[in-house]
Amino acid sequence: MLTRFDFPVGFVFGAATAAYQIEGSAFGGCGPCHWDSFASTPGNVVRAEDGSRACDHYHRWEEDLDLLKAANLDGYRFSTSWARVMPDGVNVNPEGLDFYDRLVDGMLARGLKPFQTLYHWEMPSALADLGGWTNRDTCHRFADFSEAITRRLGDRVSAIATINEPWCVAWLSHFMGVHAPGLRDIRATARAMHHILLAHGLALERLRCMGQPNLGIVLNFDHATPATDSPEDQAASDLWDAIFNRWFIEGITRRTYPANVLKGLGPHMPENWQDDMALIGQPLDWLGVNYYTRHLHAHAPGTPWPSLRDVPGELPRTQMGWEIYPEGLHHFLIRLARDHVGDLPIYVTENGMANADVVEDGQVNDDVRESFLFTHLAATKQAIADGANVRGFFYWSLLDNYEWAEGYEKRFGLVHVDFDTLARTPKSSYHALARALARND
Ligand code: IFM
Repeated sequence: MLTRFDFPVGFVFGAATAAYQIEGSAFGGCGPCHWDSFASTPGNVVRAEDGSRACDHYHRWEEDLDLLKAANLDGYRFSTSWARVMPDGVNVNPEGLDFYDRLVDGMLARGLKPFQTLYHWEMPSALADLGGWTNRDTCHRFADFSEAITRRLGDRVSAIATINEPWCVAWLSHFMGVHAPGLRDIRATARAMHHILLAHGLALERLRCMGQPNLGIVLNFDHATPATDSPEDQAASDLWDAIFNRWFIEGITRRTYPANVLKGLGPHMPENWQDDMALIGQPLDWLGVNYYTRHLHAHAPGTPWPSLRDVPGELPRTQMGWEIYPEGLHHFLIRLARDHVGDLPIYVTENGMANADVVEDGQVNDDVRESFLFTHLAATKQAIADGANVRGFFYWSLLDNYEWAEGYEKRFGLVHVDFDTLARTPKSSYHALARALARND
């Protein structure tokens, strides 16, 4: 079994969460966001559940930080909700700033490094009304938000990520309609695919001008596998790879977008998008990598671009139905270092699995998660040995929480949450991780 001593000195072991998924948006003067309205629309979210109470972390944050500490973790990846800090998307809510101030101080008091994410999907409804990420102006409002929250917390956080998972923000939400705002529109998609990176660039520029160090972005990656070795399926898989895994990192590191994606999105891109690429391609201090699974694709003749279809694979699956494929994590860590970021620090900012966990006699046995976690840690260790500059690993998630369109049904936590009583019960994977991370002192 791996322990912290199998990793380089200073390697950060952490757990991750996000504001809307745990805090409870009904509390503390938080404004409405597009997830509230998306969830209230029948058919979008399992049982139409929303994040209004979630894990009530807004009131129970001290207990939750204690859980991180008792697991011997070094860091905590959290996000600061735009709708909590600026309920109308523009004006600051002092209560929101005070909450995050207490939270960061609480981390430092426990010796936890705060890794902050600025956008983990709470688009204030007032800005969603104006078109959200399809509207270029939203990018400037995001830079204003980034400045306001950083003026308050910037002196104490270890790292800041601008955006979490641009692919989900843009493609999953505007092309596939699975996440808020639930659009299925190629023109909206093209705009969101570009504007989310423009927002990143504007925020980065603003925070750099303030002298803020250690700025990055968190991208998600999905291993692309062709369903067969036919040239058509290979091309379908390459296209998926370009949409999911190359668009954002190439925008940032090469200041251009993959040609096979522009073939579909090109006619719908914002005018003069090329003029934004220098801003988007500013150097990063670190890259965050979220990795969960792989997908097999085949060519789908006779369907509109991108003309591909999902083909089920044969590996064991998680409660989300996602195949378990740790080799994919090793693949991306090596590939990103080799093709894109060189020696830049990389953090695995999310990796984890959902499982139908139950409490029995006050305990939760989730051996399957323990095995998932340690095989992905082994893949990370191997990537370091193979030359990738990986500096940390954050498990998703500390707590069972609001899994977006899946409501509260899918449990990703190291800690079980009873959504009736809100009781927290550390699972066996939590205890295994705490043992692996124990220090000698
Ligand atoms: O819960 C999400 C998280 O908000 C973003 N990354 C993937 C997780 C699991 O789906």
